Amino acid sequence: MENPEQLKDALLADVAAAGDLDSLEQLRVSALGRKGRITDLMKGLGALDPDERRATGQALNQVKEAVQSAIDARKADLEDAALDARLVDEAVDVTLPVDIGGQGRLHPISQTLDEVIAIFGEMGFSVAEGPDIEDDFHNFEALNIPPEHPARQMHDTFYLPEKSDASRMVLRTHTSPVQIRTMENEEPPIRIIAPGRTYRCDSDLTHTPMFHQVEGLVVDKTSHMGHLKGCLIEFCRAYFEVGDVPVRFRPSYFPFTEPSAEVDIGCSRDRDSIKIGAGDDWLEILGCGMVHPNVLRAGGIDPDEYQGFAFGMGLERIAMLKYGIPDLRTFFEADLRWLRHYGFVPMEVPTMLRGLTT
Ligand code: 2NM
Repeated sequence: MENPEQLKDALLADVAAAGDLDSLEQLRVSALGRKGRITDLMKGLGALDPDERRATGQALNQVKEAVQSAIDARKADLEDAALDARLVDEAVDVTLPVDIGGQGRLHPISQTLDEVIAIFGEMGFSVAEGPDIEDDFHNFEALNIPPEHPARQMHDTFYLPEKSDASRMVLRTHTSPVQIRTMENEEPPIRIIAPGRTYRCDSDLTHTPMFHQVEGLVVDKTSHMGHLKGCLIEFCRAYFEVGDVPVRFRPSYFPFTEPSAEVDIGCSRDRDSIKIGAGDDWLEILGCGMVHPNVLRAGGIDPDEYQGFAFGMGLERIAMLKYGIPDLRTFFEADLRWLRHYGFVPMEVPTMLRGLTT
């Protein structure tokens, strides 16, 4: 029988010489595997007489343990070396100058939304959001639009597949459901704007199946038409940056407000341009009104105790007017040349903390 001590020395020398993880694994199999050299010797123990068997068995167990721990240690070394080699190989010099390929642009919708949020933010409004997929109650019923109401046809609704109870969810046709959800979940006074995507099954030169709205809602004990007018006149002047822009409230109809009005601003038109703030023409900007008592009630608010006003406008439309963008559909084409032309350089946020140290 092979001498265990000699075998151990030979195997330990092989382990020390193994240059990579693959050859180390081959070595492990050939020594300790089912048909390995140490295993073979162990199998031969049965043929020895008892004293010899005990002594050789102990010796072989020591060989096995020594070889196994030498392999473990060598394996850890080789893995460390492999990691070190990778770290050197894949090192990135973070001090090299980089070409970031120029600066990106904010989409005019993002820019316009930022402006609208800032203006209403200064007037004390906060931003509310809700789901794009709505139930019939929040998109229609709670807004005083019952099933057979003609406004349902006007809305060109996208319907989702029927559910097991035969009801169908819709892609919201306006952001008004966000106002309903806010009334359901919060106590007055309420002062929110709800910007977001809205969907109508309509597509031509001046309509896209998805567009953006900003709606607003104010509810308090004494909110009245004067507050509505002051708030929206202030918005028009701030947004169009014309201090004395003429603003006109023209009676209109919406199912969810009574009375309802459309807001026009003064402008002048020549053959292919519109100038805002002067002249004898009018341009429609937004819709508004005093929230219908049925709508307050649907939102869980007592119309005998509270009243409110609401308004809504299309973001694409007010962006087109302010920034002279002639074609609605270009907003959705993701054309980088268009974005470079009409997009905005992100503004660096000034902060008083910049100069301070702690
Ligand atoms: C408009 C015009 C007038 C409106 C009403 C409500 C609600 F939920 F409070 F009743 N939200 N938005 C509203 C009113 C929207 O968009 C042209």
